[in-house]
Amino acid sequence: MKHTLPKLSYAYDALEPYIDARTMEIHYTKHHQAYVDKLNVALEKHPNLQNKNVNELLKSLNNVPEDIRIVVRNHGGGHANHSLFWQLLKKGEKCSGKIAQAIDKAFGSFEEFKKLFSEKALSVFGSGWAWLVFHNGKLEIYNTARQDSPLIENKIPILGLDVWEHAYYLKYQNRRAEYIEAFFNIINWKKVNELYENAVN
Ligand code: MN3
Repeated sequence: MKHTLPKLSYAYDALEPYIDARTMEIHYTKHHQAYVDKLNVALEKHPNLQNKNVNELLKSLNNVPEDIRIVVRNHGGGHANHSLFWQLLKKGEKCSGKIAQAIDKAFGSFEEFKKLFSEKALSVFGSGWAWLVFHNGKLEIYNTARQDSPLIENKIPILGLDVWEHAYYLKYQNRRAEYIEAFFNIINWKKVNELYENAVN
């Protein structure tokens, strides 16, 4: 069973003007596809791992054979992170439900959460991700470098933002802060709330 690119549930231009159609198309069909392809090539050497889903591989990365561990970390991580990221994007949703209450409780207010998350995303040096995760019974904001998935550290991703330049450079060039601000207009809070409810249960 080979890993495949998950189907996008919206058109490339669905997130305009916040994320442009050309960036979405290249990001999904080129970058994400490359992570999937390289993961599949690595797993050809270990057919016994081919039936595991990518999240399971990442959660038990230390059990992955050493000769492919770094490939699974980078390209498996890339596949898992992007598969989640596409689902986290939608225009016109408001932060509500249990996740809204949990954010207020953890960070004081939504505005404070937005500020902390944005600062974290801005502070990633080079390529990486900003995350809101559920870990040890609470919400945390943190970064990972490259394509490291929070799952490697047993943290459950609730919200993630890709801050690799490939995610924003065509439209925003070096203006990462503008891209981060734009992201707050296209968060699929219904999905984020669902992930949060699954994490706490
Ligand atoms: Mn990316």
